[in-house]
Amino acid sequence: MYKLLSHNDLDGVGCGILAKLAFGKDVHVRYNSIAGLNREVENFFEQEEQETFLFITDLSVNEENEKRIEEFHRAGGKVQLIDHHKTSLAYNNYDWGHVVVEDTAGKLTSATSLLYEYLIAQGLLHQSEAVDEFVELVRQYDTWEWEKNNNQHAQRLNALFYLISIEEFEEKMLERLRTDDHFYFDEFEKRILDMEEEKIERYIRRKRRELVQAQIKGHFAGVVYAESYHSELGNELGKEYPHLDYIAILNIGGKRIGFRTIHDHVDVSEVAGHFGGGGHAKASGCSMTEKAYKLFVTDTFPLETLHEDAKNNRYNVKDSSFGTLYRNHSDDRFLIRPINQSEWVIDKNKRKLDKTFTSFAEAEKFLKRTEAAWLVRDDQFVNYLIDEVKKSK
Ligand SMILES: [Mn+2]
Repeated sequence: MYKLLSHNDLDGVGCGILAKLAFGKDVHVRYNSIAGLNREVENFFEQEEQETFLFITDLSVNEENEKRIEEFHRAGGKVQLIDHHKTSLAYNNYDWGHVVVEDTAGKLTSATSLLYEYLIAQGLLHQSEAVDEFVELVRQYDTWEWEKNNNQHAQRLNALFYLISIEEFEEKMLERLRTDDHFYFDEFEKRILDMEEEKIERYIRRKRRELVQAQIKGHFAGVVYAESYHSELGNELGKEYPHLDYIAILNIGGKRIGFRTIHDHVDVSEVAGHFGGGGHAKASGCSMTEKAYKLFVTDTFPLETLHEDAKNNRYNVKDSSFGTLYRNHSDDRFLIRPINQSEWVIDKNKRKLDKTFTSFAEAEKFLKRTEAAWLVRDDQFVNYLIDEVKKSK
């Protein structure tokens, strides 16, 4: 018999699916949250027979369980831990630990891709194109490579995972991977994925209008309340407002804050670290401590929401030699204009500010950070120009 304890996300469940492909009815799979795993490992040592081969994938154990596993292994027990998180690298010191963050070709790994290689190398599973494709989608999703590659299939696989139950997902995937030559989504899945995407789009559109900006601990943060779709929201809002260093997503009910950034110059695991949290450079989170509550909730509550830049303008466009017009909540007008090939200035209510910029983007970033200004529509720009012409006559 085999037992597999794995994470309850797509990568973790990918491991369960591979184990079931390899061992069929001889494997007992349990999916756990990060916090729930240690109890399951204790259960294993209390209840299971010595003969059962224990796999742990996509998760790490506490010190006590690390010791228990080592004892079990020394006494002849069969156990294998497979993970790809940096924080688990020390398990490589044990015979039963196999942790790889990046493979020899420089490709980021996932637990599913590592388990797949392992099972093939041990002669426990046959390689197939359908499984190759499935494993690669899971890997790209888990490592965020899908974003860089704009791999919509990887993102849709994860969306499907959360739309149906784990049991249903397992069943559907197992059948497909056993019998088909290639991985695919069936018609029903395509339909619900399309519906889900439209729903997310509407949700994000609404959330865009609820964003405020604030300077918090040296960074410019966009702050928004949301309980779902944190990754999509962080990505969309980050792209819409690139002058913000990161997006803070507040979940009041869950007393949590998620941080997302699209920028390489910001590490949001450090931002979360200020409040006792952690995570990755591009995605992190923390509990809503009293300090965080004051900075992100109390202090930002009175702020006016950010205004989106006008879309589809023909005349008032960014980086134009005629200048580009913005407005803020106090009804001030700002014109960003070049004064020569390499210098840009800002006129505030038609008076030049005492500052020059080396690019349009730099001037706009400054303006948006200091004034929360937005690009106005063409008609307002035209009125502004007519006014200028009248004055000069
Ligand atoms: Mn993983």
